[in-house]
Amino acid sequence: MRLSGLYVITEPLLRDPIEGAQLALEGGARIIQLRDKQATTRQLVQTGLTLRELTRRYGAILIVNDRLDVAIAIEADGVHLGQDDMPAALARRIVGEHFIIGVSAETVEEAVQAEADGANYLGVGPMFATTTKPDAGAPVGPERLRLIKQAVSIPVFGIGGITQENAGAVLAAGADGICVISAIMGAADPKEATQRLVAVLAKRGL
Ligand code: TZP
Ligand code: MG
Repeated sequence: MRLSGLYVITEPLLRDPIEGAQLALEGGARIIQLRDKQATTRQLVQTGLTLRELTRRYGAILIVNDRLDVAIAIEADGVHLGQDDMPAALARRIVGEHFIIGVSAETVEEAVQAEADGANYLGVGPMFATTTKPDAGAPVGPERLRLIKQAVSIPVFGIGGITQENAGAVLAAGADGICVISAIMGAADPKEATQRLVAVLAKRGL
């Protein structure tokens, strides 16, 4: 299955991950990422197992951020690795072919390397200013995504500061999908916010 569309990431500081994921799935999200920078390993596994059940019920993909061990333990579909996490090539050696590995890339060089290392998709950003990830670099903008998209053949997701208003610009640059946290986890009505973003993507067949 080609990875595309709306990719929703949990953030416990904004909303309970299980409640947030449930609402996003009801709204039509097809990919959920468990991301919790504060949780203990035990908590991460517990939340992950519940999210595994939930995503299976909706036929959605479950990705775990940072932690390959947790991703394997809860039988997630994949793991998302940043530039400071386990190198994608090593992760690929551990998991074999049938496991999704996503990699964060800010530059064309990182993107090309990630593809060579066996990544299945890229998260490129931050597209726009974001307060959700305080250590994120300066916004790289949709034009960087366009350059990256031209340089690789794996799906590319834009991430960082994406809203219903600016999602179109990211898609116009060639993104296969968008990743959001606050646009959904911080929304008063996450289900409705998801439906609106799904509609923006659907207009482009994503
Ligand atoms: N990686 C790059 S920007 C970002 C991550 C995890 C935060 C995205 O959150 P938001 O609220 O959608 O800007
Ligand atoms: Mg990481």
